[in-house]
Amino acid sequence: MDFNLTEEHIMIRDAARDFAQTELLPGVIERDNAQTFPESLVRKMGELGFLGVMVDPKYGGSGMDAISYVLIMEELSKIDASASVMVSVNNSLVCYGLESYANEAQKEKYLTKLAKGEIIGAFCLSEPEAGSDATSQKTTAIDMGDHYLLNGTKNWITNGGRAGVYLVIAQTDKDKGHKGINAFILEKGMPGFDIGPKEDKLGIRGSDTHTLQFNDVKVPKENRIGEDGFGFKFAMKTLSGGRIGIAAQALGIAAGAYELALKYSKERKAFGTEICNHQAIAFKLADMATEIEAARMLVMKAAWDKDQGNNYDMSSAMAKLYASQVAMTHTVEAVQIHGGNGFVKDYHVERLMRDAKITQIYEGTSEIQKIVISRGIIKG
Ligand code: COS
Repeated sequence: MDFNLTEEHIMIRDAARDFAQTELLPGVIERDNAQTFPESLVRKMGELGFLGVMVDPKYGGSGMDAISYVLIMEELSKIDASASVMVSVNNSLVCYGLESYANEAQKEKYLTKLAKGEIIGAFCLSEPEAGSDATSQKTTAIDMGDHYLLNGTKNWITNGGRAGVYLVIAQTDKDKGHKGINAFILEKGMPGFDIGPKEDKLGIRGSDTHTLQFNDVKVPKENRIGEDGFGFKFAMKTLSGGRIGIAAQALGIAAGAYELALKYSKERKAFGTEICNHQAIAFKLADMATEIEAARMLVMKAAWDKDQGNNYDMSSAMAKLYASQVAMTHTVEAVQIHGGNGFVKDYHVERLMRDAKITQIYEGTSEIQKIVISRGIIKG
């Protein structure tokens, strides 16, 4: 067992850290307030290879491993979780989904542009009545011979407004249950495909979240991913990898809040000494450091499983469950350590606390992760 990062891993981690400090930190509060994220920063992340980290270079990707991916995700998330969710969705859900399961023509048409960040992707599974209960898709895709006709609504779609390519899960044959579900590649601008207003959110406010509406959208047959009925498994397999990305995001949010709290506690004085010298604060820092390190081990283990070709359904679920819990608990503690300043936007920790909450909800709630883990351990 070797806990050391390779030189390459250290280089990519430092590049992500540098980008986060120099490009993401300036303006992060303003972007959170205004609920925006400029196209110029998306382009820069594309140029650095952050939008197609694990994609084969022959499709325009960086050809790196999952360990590199989680290192990038952690560093970006320490500063701006709105940026990192865009990176996570494009990498783990869209690029990975296409590289693993799309045919060659689909990869050539879509994957290369997505991996380079020339266009951004969105993954569309959740519906008003099908978030956790993902087999209950109400969006229909009726087989019309040479095309499918899509009707329905998708909710809380990350990159919903700015994406160029959308992977959409829909029910083709209700009688077949999950075996009647398909996944399709849609392009922005297809007639009948409407994008609703941007959601006004508690956290990750710079990210672009929308409801999507499909009204008789004609989707060519060649845009279906995989065999007829493969859509649910496609979604599940893709989400397993997505959970590694979100676990790394949660880890980064927790680590970012911890670093700020540690620094603040060494500067702020109360009762004649820096507050880190008070056991009440020192013990909070000890708990934070320990639990964040434990979360990092789970995140790394899940990424390592993926790199080794091991099944990572359970390890990704465990990493996401634990890291998101650590993020929520310790961002609250970071605000507490900052006292009144923690409640003020200039100190960043209140934003990290708001950003942490979504990591317990999207790409499978904590309760869903417990279903995946408990089924896994019982099955053996
Ligand atoms: N990889 C491959 N196949 C999988 C899988 C995985 N990780 N998980 C489930 N499947 C397969 C099962 O093997 C089963 O196929 P067979 O009938 O051929 O054996 C099929 O999918 C249905 O699985 P299951 O019966 O377990 O489905 P459930 O309805 O009980 O749901 C959960 C399983 C709860 C795990 C699933 O619905 C889920 O992950 N929900 C959360 C979805 C989510 O993350 N939503 C957030 C939206 S994205 S922001």
